[in-house]
Amino acid sequence: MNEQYLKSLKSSFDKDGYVYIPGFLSLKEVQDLNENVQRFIAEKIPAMSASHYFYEDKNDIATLKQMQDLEKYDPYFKALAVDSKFEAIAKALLDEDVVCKTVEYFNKPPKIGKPTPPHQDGYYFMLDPQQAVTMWLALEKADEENGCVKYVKGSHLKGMRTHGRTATLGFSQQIVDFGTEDDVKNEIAFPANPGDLLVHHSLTIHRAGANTTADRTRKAMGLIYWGESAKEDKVAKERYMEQLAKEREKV
Ligand SMILES: O=C(O)CCC(=O)C(=O)O
Repeated sequence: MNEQYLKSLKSSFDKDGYVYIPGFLSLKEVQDLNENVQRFIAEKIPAMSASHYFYEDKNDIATLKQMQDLEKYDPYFKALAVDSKFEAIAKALLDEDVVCKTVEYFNKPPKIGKPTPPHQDGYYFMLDPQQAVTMWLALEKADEENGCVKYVKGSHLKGMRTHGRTATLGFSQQIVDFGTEDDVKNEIAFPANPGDLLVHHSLTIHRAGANTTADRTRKAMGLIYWGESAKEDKVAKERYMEQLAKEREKV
């Protein structure tokens, strides 16, 4: 990736709070990634911490909706995230060295895949400064019918909104007053093809619809990077994680 291209990405990112990079991975690379996701599911889930994967319907393993920390369980996913072309983009957008915090998998199973509530990732990260990005890579076609990602343009420049509890497993917090005139006016949907990459700032407001299709999944990878200047508020984070664990026990 040449210097000039990375500079132009950074300037869009600073202005809009996100970038969209069509065809970031080739179809061959996406196929390889999809095969490794399937291998991971078969080999690693039995040994994973229960807090690192969720089903939409816990009685049906075909409804796997989310996995976290794949890079901690499997070298393929570590190599995907560290010293990789994903990391190079994160570094260029944040303009500093970065550390990969997690590699995730997101699916919305047909008919029952729920909406992703409107939120800002920085609310979960608890960072000062908010120097972090989330990457979302389409593993298959995503559109309005199966729940593509939507961003509120420029929202990263307007601070942290108030969040409150949701009943959505994996996305426990949402913006309580989402839907202001500004949100509606500036929201843009990003239909994506396999291999397309979306990257957003930790303060960018985003959400995704439900999967209303009868027979299409909506699979994607997520990669989160923090800039080295971003410091975590550890006490607040621990309190928050304990709260989540308690709530998960009740489900
Ligand atoms: O996959 C989705 O529906 C949304 C993912 C998301 O909100 C995120 O990566 O922060």
